[in-house]
Amino acid sequence: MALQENDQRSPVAEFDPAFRRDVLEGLSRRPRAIPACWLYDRSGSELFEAITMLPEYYPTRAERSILSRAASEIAGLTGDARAVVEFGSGSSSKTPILLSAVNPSAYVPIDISIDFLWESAERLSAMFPNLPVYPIEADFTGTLQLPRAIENVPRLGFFPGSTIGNLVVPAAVDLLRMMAKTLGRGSMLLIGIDRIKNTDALLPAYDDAQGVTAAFNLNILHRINRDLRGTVPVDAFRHVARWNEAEARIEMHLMAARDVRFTVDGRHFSMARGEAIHTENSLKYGPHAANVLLRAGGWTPIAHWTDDGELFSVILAKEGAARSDPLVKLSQTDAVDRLAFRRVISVGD
Ligand code: AVJ
Repeated sequence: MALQENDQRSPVAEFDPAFRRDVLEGLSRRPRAIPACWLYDRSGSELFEAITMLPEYYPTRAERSILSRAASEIAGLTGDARAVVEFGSGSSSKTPILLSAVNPSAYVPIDISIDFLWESAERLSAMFPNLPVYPIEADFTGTLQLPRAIENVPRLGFFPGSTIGNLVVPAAVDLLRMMAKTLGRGSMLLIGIDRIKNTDALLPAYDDAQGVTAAFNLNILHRINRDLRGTVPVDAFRHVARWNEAEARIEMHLMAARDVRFTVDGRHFSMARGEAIHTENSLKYGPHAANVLLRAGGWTPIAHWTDDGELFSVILAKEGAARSDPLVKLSQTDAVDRLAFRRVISVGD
């Protein structure tokens, strides 16, 4: 058994005070918003798994096909014997494709959901009996310490699923920089990023015919009722998915279909009919924007793959700036002043 116990396991809090704080604060501000990470409790994670199998939800299938087809090329670029560190591993369904190809020296899955983490760590350990597996229960958006056993091993970060799209750009840049710091000098990153495409394909992926995505979104209200002694009338809310063109993102909201009043942990809230709670962003990046994002985050893209439908990107990057990059020279920016500007999009606030 190659599954390693380590000191990174902390006791699971039954009741998370951060959830209470985020919900009370999020329901009090305008527009109302609750951070998307709270969608992923046990049943939320199960509903998300069901989403990945929906006919309308193309990202999982597209990314899996890219990984299968690019696997040997990826291995050629990363070389052997790296420690694969997966951020937000969840059910790790795409991981075997990568692990079979790159012949890693260790596998470190990181996830905040302890159940999923241990289940999938055990499954992968059984599939790759000679591979040391070091699961870490943690929120990968915070600072992390990797197991001592991989201290001097070159790392390959794996961040599939376009999870990066959950974060607005400044937060995505911070996370990528944090990953570069955690993985260290000489590391590489294999990241999956969903592309901008026609809303005819995008919207159904976030508003499926069977209503699984609606259930996933509404689950956060059930969680509030269960964990925070809430009285939210869940049946008064509707799942809404919309494309925000200026920000190139899908947004999920929960809209009140009638005037509602409810309490959360004894605090009173009322929402007028038509008012909504913003629950998730899913940012999409064209190929160039994806490269810019990675560079801003401290990574140099070295290879970029897509699927036949050009729906999704898988990018391999290496830590740091490219040696061929020109040195940064500032003070050439006054030329900008002489340009005539034309507003092409209206950016609100
Ligand atoms: C897990 C953030 C990648 O944005 O596509 C799927 C989450 N939300 N359907 C995505 C999600 C609704 C998913 N990510």
